[in-house]
Amino acid sequence: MAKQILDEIAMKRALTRITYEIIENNKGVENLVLVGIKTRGIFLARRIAARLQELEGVSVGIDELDISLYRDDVQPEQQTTSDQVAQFPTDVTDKNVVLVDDVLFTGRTIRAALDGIMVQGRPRQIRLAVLVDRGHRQLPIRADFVGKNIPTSWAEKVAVYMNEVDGQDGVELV
Ligand code: 3GP
Ligand code: 5GP
Ligand code: MG
Repeated sequence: MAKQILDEIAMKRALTRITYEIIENNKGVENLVLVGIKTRGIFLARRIAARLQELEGVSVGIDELDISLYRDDVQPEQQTTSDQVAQFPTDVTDKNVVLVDDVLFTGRTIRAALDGIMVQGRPRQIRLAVLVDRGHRQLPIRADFVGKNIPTSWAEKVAVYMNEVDGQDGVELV
């Protein structure tokens, strides 16, 4: 049985609030770069960027990150060498990076993402925005901007639907 947590409108409002919080926290959009984590984090980053464009009239850079090669649970032989690392189109050095992901759970994805960003340059700061924080952290990582905190059991799953890949918007607890 799936329980709806956010519908299309609530999801839009949450992203709008996160966008305002990013602007406030960053004191504008100067030096801002969004880094979306594979699949839905990338689409969320694009939506936040579109909102930033509407609100501040500035086009903010977006980079895309696939963290699979930085995970702590991949075998060393599967791990990337530095020449395999995809280059961000934007230089993150001295930038204020906002990492964007759909669901924050144990924190291991974000730890890996920090590695993935650091090989690209040395940002001035890195913040974290997530649509859903479902708890169960295994590392000392927290989000700066949260769409919705959803207390979950270990076995529950949060289904995030985005129009770009799923044909609809919404969040359900499964
Ligand atoms: P994403 O790529 O947009 O993040 O694999 C398809 C989707 O399923 C992925 O979406 C992934 O995040 C999501 N997913 C759902 N439950 C889990 C889970 O418990 N662990 C992981 N790693 N991914 C999950
Ligand atoms: P973590 O590394 O924090 O344990 O998990 C975060 C990553 O796994 C996110 O990128 C997210 O996409 C995925 N993930 C973990 N749990 C869930 C979940 O319940 N629902 C969804 N949609 N993704 C999840
Ligand atoms: Mg994800």
